[in-house]
Amino acid sequence: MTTQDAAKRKAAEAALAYLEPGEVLGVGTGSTVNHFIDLIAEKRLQADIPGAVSSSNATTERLKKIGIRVLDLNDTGTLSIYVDGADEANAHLQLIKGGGGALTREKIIAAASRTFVCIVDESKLVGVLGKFPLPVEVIPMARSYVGRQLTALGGHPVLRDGVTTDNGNLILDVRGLDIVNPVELEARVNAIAGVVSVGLFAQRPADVLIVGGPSGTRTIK
Ligand code: ABF
Repeated sequence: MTTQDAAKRKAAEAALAYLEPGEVLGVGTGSTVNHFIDLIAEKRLQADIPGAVSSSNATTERLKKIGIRVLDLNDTGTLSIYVDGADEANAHLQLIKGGGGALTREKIIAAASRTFVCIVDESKLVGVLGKFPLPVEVIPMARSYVGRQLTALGGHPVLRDGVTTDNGNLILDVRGLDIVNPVELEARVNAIAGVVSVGLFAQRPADVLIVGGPSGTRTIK
């Protein structure tokens, strides 16, 4: 296990403390979340979790494999806890997400959850968001139009090759953005016709950020 992977696992383990027995859980996507799911099984916590709402087909498969029922958000209503990773996080718990391609469902479940617990290794912490290319999910017919609008915003959009999201859409990864006002940029990108969602979690940031590192974890709220 690499140092970064060990740090991800430490953050995932600390997130177990936020589980509320008897409550349906929201579960995100990515390798840090995979540690979280694996730890639920290792510590035999499945009985505490009546079901989960999943942000991707990949997470759905992993949850089913450890015997957790995957439920439809339309049937569960508001969730108490959502646990997910991120590609970048700033000191205000604003995030860039979507490196794993599941940004739209992640954003929906985060919005529908009372507490969003984000688990990262310390390499994800940045002063200003934007070094990681900003994922934007777009309706296929609007790819070029949205690309031109993103260029006008100062970005360099690149089509994510060979990727169709679980919702049947495309992803543009936007390089070269210096995101000094994440809330404002999120609103501007959301307003572009053809954009399904943008991987900026700023209007609805994380509520708790657990950061794993070589000597343990720290929690930012
Ligand atoms: C997911 O967490 C994605 O939004 C993001 O890409 C991923 C982070 O990946 P990892 O945990 O594998 O570093 O929610």
